Amino acid sequence: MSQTQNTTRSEELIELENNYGAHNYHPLPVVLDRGEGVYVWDVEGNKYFDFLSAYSAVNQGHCHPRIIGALKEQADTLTLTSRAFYNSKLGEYEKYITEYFGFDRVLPMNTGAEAVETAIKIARKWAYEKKDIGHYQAKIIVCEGNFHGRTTTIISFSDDPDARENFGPYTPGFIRIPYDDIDALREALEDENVCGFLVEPIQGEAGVNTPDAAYIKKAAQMCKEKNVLFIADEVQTGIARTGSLLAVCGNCNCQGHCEKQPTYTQPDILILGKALSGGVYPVSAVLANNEVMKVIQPGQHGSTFGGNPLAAVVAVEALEVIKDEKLAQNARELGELFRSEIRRIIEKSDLVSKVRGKGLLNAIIINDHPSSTTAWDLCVKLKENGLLAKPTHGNIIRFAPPLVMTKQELLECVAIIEKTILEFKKTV
Ligand code: IF1
Repeated sequence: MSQTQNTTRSEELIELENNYGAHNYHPLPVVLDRGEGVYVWDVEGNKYFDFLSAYSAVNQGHCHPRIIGALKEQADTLTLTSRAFYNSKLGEYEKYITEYFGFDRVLPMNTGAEAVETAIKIARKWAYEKKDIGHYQAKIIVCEGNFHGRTTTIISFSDDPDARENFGPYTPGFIRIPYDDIDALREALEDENVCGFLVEPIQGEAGVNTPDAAYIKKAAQMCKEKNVLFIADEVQTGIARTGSLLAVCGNCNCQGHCEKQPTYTQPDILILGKALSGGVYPVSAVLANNEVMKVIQPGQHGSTFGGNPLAAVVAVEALEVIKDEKLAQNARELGELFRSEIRRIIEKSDLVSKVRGKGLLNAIIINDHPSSTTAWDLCVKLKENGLLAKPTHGNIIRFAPPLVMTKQELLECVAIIEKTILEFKKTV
């Protein structure tokens, strides 16, 4: 489309989205055109550090050559068969991912929300067929501040007005308790009809809400004592993002199989997505052991694209990259450096009150009211200085770069963040 006078290509493209797209997002005013590793470029050719990583989907960096290579090779061969037939890549992928995470079986899906919905269906079916809960009385415990996706059932148990208002009637069968409150969980587990506890090991959308170090492990133990399925949603925290392969793992990427990490408690159901494909294709997965997964029999669940050969080869390569490039260790080391640098900056500025997070999933709390535009305005300034980030809720800015970042690149980003914070003038 030719450019009209005095408008940039970015403005033209933003106008197109405004005129022809649903207004279900409010993006930062930047139009991205290319990505490579930790960098993205806009249509005018301006280069940025990506400090959001597509909400932790490009942990391996944009357009990782190995993952793109796997995608291209398979795309030229066979992309989709449906599950009406077997395909030559799914079985190998299923063996690979179940051994990688230490489970008996995987149910392959596409988006994170689909995987969460799948976990809910499995937990409910397990309740009626294995725990002998009365028909359609099964309940799942969830947490205040949760974000598990945007389907009607998932927003039914959200407490975010934007996510749920005017989308009723809502799906019943959920109990919401305060996050990181082990007493509240203990009380909720007294309900005989409870079949599952669905929880994010760190609440991403709630503003990188990191619980007490013992919370997840204690919660998992309490669920085991009550014969309740512990369902870990690691769509955003998984795949090395928090400095270990899984956030429920603790502090290394051994998946708990080493003496250093006796704290690892395997979830009964593990939900993965986003970086499972390195951001090149929608791939999600639900992992569980036989006693749970076998409640699903032929014809009872699935999806057209779930388990397609393209997703299978992309996911294997994406997970190989995580292991080969030791991205969990890098996330852990750079995360510690990042938080210590931000704490140094906080000492010099009254704009930021706190930094929190684990590995390379972090957030800063801006010293202003959540309804202020300060966090947004700061992100616009960060963009002008060459770094892309976006507020989660109100006055919280999430910082989540690709895990392939080097120490040098991270320190360059810290310098941009420091400069922007120290020069920032609040709009009154
Ligand atoms: C949006 C948030 C992040 C997730 C967890 C499941 C899903 C997500 C823990 C669903 C998805 C995405 C959705 C995206 C923005 C982003 C997000 F801001 F919405 F909340 F990361 F924090 N479980 N999170 O974080 O996975 O169906 O999207 O593949 O909807 O705006 P999905």
